[in-house]
Amino acid sequence: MNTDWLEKINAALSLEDVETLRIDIFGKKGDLTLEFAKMKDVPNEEKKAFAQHLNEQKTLLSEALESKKTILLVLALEEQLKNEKIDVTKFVASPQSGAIHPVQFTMDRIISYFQNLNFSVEDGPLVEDDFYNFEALNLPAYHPARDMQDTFYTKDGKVLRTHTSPVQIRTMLANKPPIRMIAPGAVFRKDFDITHTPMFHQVEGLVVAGEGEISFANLKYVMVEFLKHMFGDVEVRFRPSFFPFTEPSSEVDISCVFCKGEGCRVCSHTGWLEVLGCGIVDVNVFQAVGYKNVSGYAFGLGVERFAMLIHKIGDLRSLFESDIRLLGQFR
Ligand code: 2U9
Repeated sequence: MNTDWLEKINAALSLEDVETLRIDIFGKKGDLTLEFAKMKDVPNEEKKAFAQHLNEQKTLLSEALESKKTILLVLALEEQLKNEKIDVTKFVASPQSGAIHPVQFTMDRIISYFQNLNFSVEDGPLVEDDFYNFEALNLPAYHPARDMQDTFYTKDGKVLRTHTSPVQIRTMLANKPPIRMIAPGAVFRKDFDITHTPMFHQVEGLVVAGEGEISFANLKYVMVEFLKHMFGDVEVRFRPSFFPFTEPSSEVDISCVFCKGEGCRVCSHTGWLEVLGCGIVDVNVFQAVGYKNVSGYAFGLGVERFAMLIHKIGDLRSLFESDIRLLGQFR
C-alpha cells in the first residue's frame, strides 16, 4: 500500500468522505482488498508474516474509520441541537378549542343526575305514528293538542313527535314493569316567537311499579332533590294542573333565580318560575299499553328553559344562532 490511509481518515470532514475512504480501502477494488489478492504470489515461507501484517492493517484501518464516523456523528448531532434550539419564551397564539353547547351541557347534567338514580336512558324515532304520540297518551282525536296549528304532519299522515312521551309508550310495550327511565331528545311544535322555537329539547321521565307502590310523595321527593341539584339553593312549589296523561297533575315552580323570590321582570313579579310538569300516570295510559295493577309517576321539562335559567341567558333565540361570542363562554 502506497497511500497513508490513516492520514486520509484523519483528514476526512464528512460522513460521505469516510464512506468513500471505506470503499477505497475495503471495496471490491479497494487498496487492502488488492493487497490480500497478492497473497497467492507470495512465497510460502513469507505468507504468514505477510498475512499478519495485512490483518493488522485491516484492524487498524477499520477501527480508525469507525472512530472517525463516531466523531462526525457526534459533531453532526451537536450542530443539529444548536439549530433546533427553541425559544420557550416566544409568544405563540394558542389554538381555540371548541365548547359543549349550553343545551347539550344542561341535557348531560340532567341525564347523569337520573342515571345516578338508576334510571335508564331511552330514545325513539322523531317521526312518529299517531298512536304513540297521541292516542296511547290519552289524547283522543278531538283533543286540542292535536290541532294542525301545533303539530307538524308529514304527507303520509305521520307526525313529528310533539313530546318525547312516545318513547315511554314504546319502552312500556317492549318491557314488563318495573320501569325507571328517562327520554331525552328533540321535539317539534308549530310555534315560533320570543319564547318558542319549532324544535326544542325535552327530558321526560317515567317510573312504573306494582299497584300501590308509587305515590305522589315519591314523585315530589325526586323532583325537589333534582331541582336543588340543578338550580342550587331554591324554594320549590307544586301547583295543581292538568295533563291528559297524568292524574293528578302538577306544575312545579322554583323561586326566581334572578331576584331570589323578591319579584322582578323575569318572574313577572311573582317571585316564582315554572320549570316542569309532572303527575301520577293516568290509568288510561297504562290501559293503552296493556299494563294492569301498576302505579307510576311521570314528569317532563324543557331543556332550553333550564339552560337559560341556569346560565342566565336572556333570549331563547341566542341558543340557536351559533354565535361564537355566546358559545365561547362555555369552554
Ligand atoms: C307517559 C306518561 C306520562 C310526561 C309529562 C309533563 C307533565 C309536562 C312539559 C314541560 C315543559 C312539556 O317541555 S314542555 O313544554 N311536560 O309538563 N310531561 S307529565 O308525562 C308522561 C309521559 C309519558 C307514558
